[in-house]
Amino acid sequence: MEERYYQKEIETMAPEALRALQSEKLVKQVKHVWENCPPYRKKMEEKGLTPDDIKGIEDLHKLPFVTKSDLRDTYPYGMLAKPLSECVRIQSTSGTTGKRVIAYYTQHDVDLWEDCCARAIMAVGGTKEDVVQVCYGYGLFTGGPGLNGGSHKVGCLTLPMSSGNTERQIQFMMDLKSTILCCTPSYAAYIGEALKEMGYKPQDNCLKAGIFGAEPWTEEMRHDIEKSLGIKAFDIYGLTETSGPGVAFECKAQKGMHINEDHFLAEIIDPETGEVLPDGSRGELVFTSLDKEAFPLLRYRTRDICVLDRTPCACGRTHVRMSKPMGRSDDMMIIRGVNVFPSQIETVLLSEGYAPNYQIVVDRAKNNDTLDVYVELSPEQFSDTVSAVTAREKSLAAAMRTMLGIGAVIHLVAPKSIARSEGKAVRVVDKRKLHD
Ligand code: DLL
Repeated sequence: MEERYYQKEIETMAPEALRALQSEKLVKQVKHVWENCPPYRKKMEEKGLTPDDIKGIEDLHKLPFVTKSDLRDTYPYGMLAKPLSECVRIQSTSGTTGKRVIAYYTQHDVDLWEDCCARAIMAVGGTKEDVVQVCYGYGLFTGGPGLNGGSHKVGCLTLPMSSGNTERQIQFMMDLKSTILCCTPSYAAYIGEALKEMGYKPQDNCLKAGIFGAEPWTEEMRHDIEKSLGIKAFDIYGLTETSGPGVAFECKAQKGMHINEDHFLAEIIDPETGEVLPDGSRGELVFTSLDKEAFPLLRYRTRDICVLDRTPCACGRTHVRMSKPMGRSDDMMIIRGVNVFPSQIETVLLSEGYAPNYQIVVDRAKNNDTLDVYVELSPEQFSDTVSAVTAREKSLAAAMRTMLGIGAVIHLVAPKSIARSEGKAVRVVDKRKLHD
């Protein structure tokens, strides 16, 4: 079927024209920030820079980085670059520690954000004939409002469900014949499980695609969700600071997520040294907004680790693709001196035939780090003999050692004993931090 785009001219723009557009926008964005946002101006002055030093994207590297602490330190209004009277919305991060980051939007900023989400919906085949069930949280979290706005822009019938109340979600999904599901991947897995328990088969629903993001998920988890819901599952990425979901999205080629480069310039840096790395290198993703008004970002360090790919994509979109974030530089656990990412543990579990219901507990005993992985058994696995369960534990522990290079204690636990997530799943409990 012919590929359809929300903003074809921009999404398929020739790379040279795109670079020229980015340069033109960057110059304006830097000037706007310099004139209207004192904390950024101060940072530029400290580096001896004025807007005249930024003539195009080739000068991007001269600008100072901005971190989450910079945004937190200026709470609540510090990084605002428009009068509040011109802002129409705030959203906020879900941070559990410290002050939250507040993102401000003018109507132009909301439109830009919703356009990005509309591109994501059309890239998975969405049209005005679709019924989009949005079960990301609504409120301060950007998931619900972002996909809701994008769905309106495409002209889909939008079901603003928010998260939770899974039985009602399923009833609406069946009665109103939802065709596109938007939620976190962990909630999608839970909905799949609940559908099965209610006696539905994957082919009983009308869903064709899911747009899942806001948390890390593996390819194995994708296959699991696709099977249980009978759909194609697509990734979507974003963060509150840049606007929300839709900064990058997967197309049907599923070879990475296209970054909306007409609005966000992406760089990959070495998280230790800050050095800019060439495309194809693995490092920390840094974003510069190109036309945001109220809450612009210059070289914002996301902490997300990924790789950029500029090879042509089968879908015809020319915007660079980012890999799935391979964990965050600050989510990486160092256990007995070894770097461990939760995604590695998930890969082992799902490829060994377990459902994505697990929790990782890291602690310290006698000055030594401990790693315990609690994994839920399915009802069928649970009815195994004790010796079969012990054999499972052993084989899983061996697979884990091969993947991680260190041992983990595996606890196979009863079905339904690990809490399900309706939003972002909490996979890791690091008790070491509690003792510090
Ligand atoms: O999670 C925005 C969002 C909503 C994205 C709905 C996609 C769908 P925050 O709560 O500010 O914003 O969290 C941002 O979540 O820096 C990543 O670490 C992580 N993240 C977001 N999308 C993905 C993804 C929203 N597709 C932080 N894969 C980011 C992995 C993701 N991690």
